[in-house]
Amino acid sequence: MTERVETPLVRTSVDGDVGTLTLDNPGKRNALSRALIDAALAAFDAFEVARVRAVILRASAGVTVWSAGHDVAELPETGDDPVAFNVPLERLLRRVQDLPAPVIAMVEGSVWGGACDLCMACDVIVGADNASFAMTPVKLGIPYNPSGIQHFVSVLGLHKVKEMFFTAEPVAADEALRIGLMNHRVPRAELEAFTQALAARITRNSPLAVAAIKQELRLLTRGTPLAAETFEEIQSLRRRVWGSEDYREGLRAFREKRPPRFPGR
Ligand code: YXS
Repeated sequence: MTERVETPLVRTSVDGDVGTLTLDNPGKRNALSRALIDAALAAFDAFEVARVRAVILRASAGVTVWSAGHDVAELPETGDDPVAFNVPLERLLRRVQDLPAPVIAMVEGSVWGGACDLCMACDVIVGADNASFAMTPVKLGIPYNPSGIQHFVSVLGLHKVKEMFFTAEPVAADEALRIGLMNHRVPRAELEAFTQALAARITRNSPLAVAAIKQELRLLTRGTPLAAETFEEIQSLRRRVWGSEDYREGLRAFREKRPPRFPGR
């Protein structure tokens, strides 16, 4: 029996042991606003109560944009860390990683910025032919945070991580599959059936063992323990950037729908 819940920004359903969360704000290209993230967090809580054994995170069928990333209108003006530990996006990324059930990102269309990090925080990524992934902080003058960078370093080679972050250019499905960003590349017409079959295969295994191994992998891939001084050094170099004219210009350019002209100060 499928239980469905519709809210203005996300749709959820639980069908047997599989929960599905559908991003559903096409007018804003599923931008990850505080409201959408709060709805998603509530859905993950409901999935945990329902003891689902796998979760599919998707957008509505046929989208050309899976998610445009963090809601830029909600990024702080200069002076605050845009991707601080306790902002909604970071709470969502940790919720995905700490949910006992594996989360499968089912991707069609383009994925941007914080949504790209959201996919990297998921356990498995299944993408359609038109899936692409772009990591965009440098387009806004944002010094991305260490935990987010770690999500990429844990999966991809360092040169590819640097190219993604330094160019902010989309990685298309073929390359995403080749470099291991995506687990499977599937024709769009088969995407839903393929992903549901994968989820079903996971749900047939011991949920306790699956959850334990997911948590072990989370702890093992958290990154080498940072010395306190190293963390402080990272924060001091990041603070200079999120307080910079570059960041202010990045936000202005986005609002004015024009290419940024970064002064480099
Ligand atoms: O003008 P209206 O009201 O119709 O709204 C437009 C866009 O303003 C809105 N929208 C967004 N609103 C808030 N935050 C966003 N990230 C965002 N993206 C889009 O959605 C309506 C339709 O947008 P439009 O006309 O551009 O759609 P399109 O189909 O022509 O183009 C789709 C995109 C995704 C290619 C385009 O919207 C785009 O380039 N969006 C920004 C992608 C991006 O750079 N995202 C990174 C956000 S910052 C972030 O995630 C992290 C903090 S970080 O930067 O560190 O990675």
